[in-house]
Amino acid sequence: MSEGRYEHILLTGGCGFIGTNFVRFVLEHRPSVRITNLDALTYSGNAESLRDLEGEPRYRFVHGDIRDRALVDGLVREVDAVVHMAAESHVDRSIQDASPFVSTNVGGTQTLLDAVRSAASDGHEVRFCYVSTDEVYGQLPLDRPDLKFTERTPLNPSSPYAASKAAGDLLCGAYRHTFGLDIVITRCSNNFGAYQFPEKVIPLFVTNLMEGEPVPLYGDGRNVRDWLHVLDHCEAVLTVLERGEAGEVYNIGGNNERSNLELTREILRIMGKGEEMIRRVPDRLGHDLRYAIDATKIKRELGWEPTRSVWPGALEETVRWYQDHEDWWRRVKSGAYREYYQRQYGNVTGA
Ligand code: NAD
Ligand code: TDX
Repeated sequence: MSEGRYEHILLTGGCGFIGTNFVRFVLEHRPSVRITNLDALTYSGNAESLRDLEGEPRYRFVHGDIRDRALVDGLVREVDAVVHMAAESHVDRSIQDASPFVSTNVGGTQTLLDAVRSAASDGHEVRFCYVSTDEVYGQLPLDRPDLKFTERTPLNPSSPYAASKAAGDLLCGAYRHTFGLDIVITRCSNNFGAYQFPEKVIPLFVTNLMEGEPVPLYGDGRNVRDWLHVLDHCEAVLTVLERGEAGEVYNIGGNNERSNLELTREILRIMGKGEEMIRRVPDRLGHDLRYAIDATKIKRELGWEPTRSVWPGALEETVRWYQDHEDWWRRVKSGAYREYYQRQYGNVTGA
């Protein structure tokens, strides 16, 4: 990738799955760029994942909440770009309780946008990249493989999680239209790779199998997701940040649709386990049938396409990462990872 045009990025949610990968990706591929990572360390934020970067002069961690206006006002004025990834991100949790989703994904996004607006009115222009999701489009039918989400597909979110992300997405559009802020939006499909919290299907299934536990497959397993390697996502977000046109939305996908049953069988094969390890469990409420991304715009306009999402190799490599990092996921599953940041940064916030 070519060298970027921003010097200092404020990343929100950098201790989560995608954020951890994004920090590493930017430090590696942009040797002169600095990153400030603002993260509240909720249950899914793991400061241990970036522990090896302590002392790295181009990286700074700030323990704080995106809803803290005074804090984000100060931080936004130190940087020339914001990549906003902090969120409550798990659909099943949003079905249990939507409140933290609305509070962080809508209220937190609004707080950040207001900080960017305030800085701009004082002459400090900051580019704002909102990391949205394909789930804002709702679901596609299973029997129409010709249909995919384009950037013009109407937003029609199904879950409380997706609705809260869509609300943040719409706020970005409104702040662009009303205040002329420099905003770009990405909408990405399902990510897989290292450092994913083991409540999401791939790390949950892999780590269950490593523990000798069955894998809980929802419903009939026919639901389809488009799987993208997290580093492809990081590269795409950086591409949009640096070269996307203000006010535009860019879909990001892996051209890699699999049913959950296919995915499960592939994981079982890679790990040398049999189908008896599949436990059929009741379906997720409102379970979206299929997501599929048409990512021709980002390819045509910005020249980005995925290179790391090819199966089965990319999935095998991801399974191997969890096999090689048993200590990491065992500390996450047991909750022990929290001790580290409680010692380092004080009380835990969030759920
Ligand atoms: P994650 O749950 O692993 O990480 C979220 C991070 O945000 C955590 O570190 C958490 O501590 C932090 N956070 C939560 N609330 C906060 C708050 N109020 N203030 C500051 N920090 C807070 O999520 P992820 O899978 O890495 O997803 C990152 C972003 O990418 C989300 O916005 C999500 O909607 C989007 N996205 C994810 C996927 C995917 O497949 N994982 C796909 C498309 C888009
Ligand atoms: O135990 C499970 N069993 C199961 O069958 C879990 C956790 C999931 N599933 C199914 C549900 C989905 O069809 O697997 C599929 C993937 O589920 P998740 O990993 O929970 O992801 P999903 O709901 O598709 O949402 C993800 O992709 C889009 C991320 O969590 C979102 O943050 C992102 O926006």
